[in-house]
Amino acid sequence: MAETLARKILKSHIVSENETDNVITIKIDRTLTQDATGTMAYLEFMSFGLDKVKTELSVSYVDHNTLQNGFMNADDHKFLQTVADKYGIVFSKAGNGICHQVNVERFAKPGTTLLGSDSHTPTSGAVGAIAIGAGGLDVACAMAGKPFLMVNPKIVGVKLTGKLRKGVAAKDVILYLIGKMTTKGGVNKIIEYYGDGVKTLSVPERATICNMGAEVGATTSLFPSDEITREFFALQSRSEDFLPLSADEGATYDENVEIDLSEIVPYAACPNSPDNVKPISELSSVKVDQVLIGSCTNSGYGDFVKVASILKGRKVHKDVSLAIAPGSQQVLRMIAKNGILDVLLSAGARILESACGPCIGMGQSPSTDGVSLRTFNRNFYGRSGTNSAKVYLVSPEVAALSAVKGYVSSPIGMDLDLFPQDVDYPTCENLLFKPTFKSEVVMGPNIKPLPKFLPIEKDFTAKVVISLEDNITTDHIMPAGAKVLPYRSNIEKISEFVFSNIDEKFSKRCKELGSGIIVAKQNYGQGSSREHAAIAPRFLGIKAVIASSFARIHRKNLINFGIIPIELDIEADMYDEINVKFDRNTVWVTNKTKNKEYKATNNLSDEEYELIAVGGLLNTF
Ligand code: MIC
Ligand code: SF4
Repeated sequence: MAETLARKILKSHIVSENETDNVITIKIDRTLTQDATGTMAYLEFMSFGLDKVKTELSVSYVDHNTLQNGFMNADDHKFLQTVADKYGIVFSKAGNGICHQVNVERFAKPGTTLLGSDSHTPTSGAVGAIAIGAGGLDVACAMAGKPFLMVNPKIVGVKLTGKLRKGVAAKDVILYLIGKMTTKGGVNKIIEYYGDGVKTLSVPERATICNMGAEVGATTSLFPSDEITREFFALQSRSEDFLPLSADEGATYDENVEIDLSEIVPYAACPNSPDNVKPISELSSVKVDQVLIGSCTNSGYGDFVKVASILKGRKVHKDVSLAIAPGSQQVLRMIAKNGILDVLLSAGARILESACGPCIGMGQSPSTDGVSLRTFNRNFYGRSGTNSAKVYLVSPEVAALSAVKGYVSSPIGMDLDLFPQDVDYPTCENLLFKPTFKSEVVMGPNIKPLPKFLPIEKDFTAKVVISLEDNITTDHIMPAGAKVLPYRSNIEKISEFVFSNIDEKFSKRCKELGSGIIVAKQNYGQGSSREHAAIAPRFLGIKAVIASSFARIHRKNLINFGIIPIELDIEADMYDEINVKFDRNTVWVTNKTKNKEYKATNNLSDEEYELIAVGGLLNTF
């Protein structure tokens, strides 16, 4: 039977299949972590008592917390470096770049499986890998050689035809698709691109598209590995990693989408959701205060070719602050070498470190009510560090032109290739370290031991501690940013910030009540893979989240830490008293305050039910 590429790679990695529960487990070849989720992942891995990782390759990146305000971040970096060296993990030091950008440049390999403790891990699908984002504990288990459990995904085939017009970018393609699919439309699906249009897109452009597949909640996204991929590997001096891969002729997909690239126009995702997509032409009256170019979505060399083509001979508008963060040291060196950096500086751009930076609220917060145009992938409420800011997600081309004009502007039709695209990438590996297995792990005082959790009872009563709407993001649940990120290795401290952007008293209320239930609507927990959005609520006594539906990674994180995710649409206000009873097949929920009863199928798989029964995955070791 003709197979899709995704199915072929999954099949070659399948370890077990449970058709009744519709779940599969797959072998994970490679892992990646970043510092903000990595410290927990490695504490978890160390608790297994192994002497080295069992994967063919594991890489630990430092890219999120590089502000080093206080000793905490630097201590985390030292911990990560010594753990990597001791347990056989490649270490990418702060300054080397954003994990996904560097991973595509130096490591991503066609046909392999990659599990990363970051939701944008699918970026590496650009070269035909199955690259999945997961919580730190799942990644720790993968490093210990355990297969990864997931819902057997549906494969969505996106047929690309035609060619992008001048001034239209890969970013516009994915914004268009997100607008169509919405932020919950991809849950438990893999998006596979195919068709004639594929060959018109470079690997970095494919990476942009795969990267933001995370915004529809997809398990992953991938492109075939073809001649364009071969050329990319050659420019990266790693031709030996190339392998041609594609779907079989006539393969059928579970769902079908067709995009004619020549019909795409420049788009923006408007505040405060990546699926609030509008054509740039409708936004020309929006005055801009800040423009940021960077993040794992759009910080490659090709992006800066476009940006510099627009900025050459022009000046940034006096009312706009333009800052750029090249995605990796490789990109920074390239633009420094061939004059692009000089063009950016002459136009008045501010240069930031090659790291996540403002994308995760580490600096560059906009002014009160400020309009910020970003080439990033998320514009969730509060994520920029300024709750009242209006963040728009755009292509580098739109960002650069708008920085010059002072208003949102469309670059359609502009000639944007004033600098060569095909350059030999400098393969600087001076910030990448192979393990020597010699280090002793160094743990600073802010790195606290993992908390221990008892199993929740199969019949319990607790109060609703917060009642929420649709599309609650992990940025709502467990904010990031410069104030909170330094506590990623300290659960007791970070738990004080749970829901703090929308409900300052949440953590105090939980402590007073001793236990609690969170109630929400559709797509609870969309966004990041941060398992802190599960561990910290568990630490505060949360026993269940009752929501109409859940985002994939967050649902798994809840289960991993012994919180039961109950899929049910219930009516409940704060302080309502709720009784929850469950067995393997059914969940009964009674709102005692409102005198209402509900019954639902317990849609945990056998493995997940076991985890809830023992109080989470860590209790199984
Ligand atoms: C994000 O983009 O939200 C992050 C920060 O990269 C997260 C990981 C984290 O919270 O550390 C993600 O996407 O998984
Ligand atoms: Fe970093 Fe932003 Fe990418 Fe997350 S989305 S990995 S914070 S650049």
